[in-house]
Amino acid sequence: MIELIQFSWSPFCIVARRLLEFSGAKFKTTNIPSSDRSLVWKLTKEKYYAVPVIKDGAKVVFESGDDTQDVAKYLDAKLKLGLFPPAREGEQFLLWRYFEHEVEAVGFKLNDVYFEEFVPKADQLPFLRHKERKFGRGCIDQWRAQKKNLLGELEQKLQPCEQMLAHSEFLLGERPLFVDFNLFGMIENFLFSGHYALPKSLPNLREWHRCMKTIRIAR
Ligand SMILES: N[C@@H](CCC(=O)N[C@@H](CS)C(=O)NCC(=O)O)C(=O)O
Repeated sequence: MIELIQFSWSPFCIVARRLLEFSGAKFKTTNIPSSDRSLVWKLTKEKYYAVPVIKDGAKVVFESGDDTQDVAKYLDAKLKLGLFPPAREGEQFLLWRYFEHEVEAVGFKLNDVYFEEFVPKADQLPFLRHKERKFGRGCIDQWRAQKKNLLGELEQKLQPCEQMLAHSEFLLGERPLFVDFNLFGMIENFLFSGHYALPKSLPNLREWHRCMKTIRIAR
């Protein structure tokens, strides 16, 4: 059975998890503490410490680069999802980079403001230290203070998606492709704390999001 090694609020893990649910395949999730990567380190033969990682029998899959989609492409091929049609590869590449950089960069800050509510107590110190080493001392307090502006920024960054979804049910047409799942993961990370909703000014995106939550492949 396919195993997803994850922690539940990670935007990239949410993408992999939703793909697995979409496929209807049996899979199991193994949650690791964000502060202890020893399982991932061991599985990847000391090559990787991030999540998600997929273990499928003897095969272990993880990202080979910053903007790759090795995990999603492995699941797509294995589970025959058809989410990476060659004719749309260029467009999808441009979009997933925008989602994983521009959208994720604002969404995770808004979620992290509430980290004490979803990161287990024992992991809170390493979580905070990890963030502060990357973004500077007091970064989470700053994001908390900037919440209104960050929400405005996110709304603006999602505007092009709203525009696309005014003309088709999914981002690139009448069936979902990988980028729909990718954007879904970034948005679910933003929503993870339970303190936010998608802005009312993005009705098409809200409708798409409702659909992406439960959509299953038609076999
Ligand atoms: N581009 C990678 C990014 C994965 C990633 O950054 N994962 C985060 C969790 S959201 C992580 O484990 N980062 C390493 C760390 O926190 O030390 C992907 O799409 O999977």
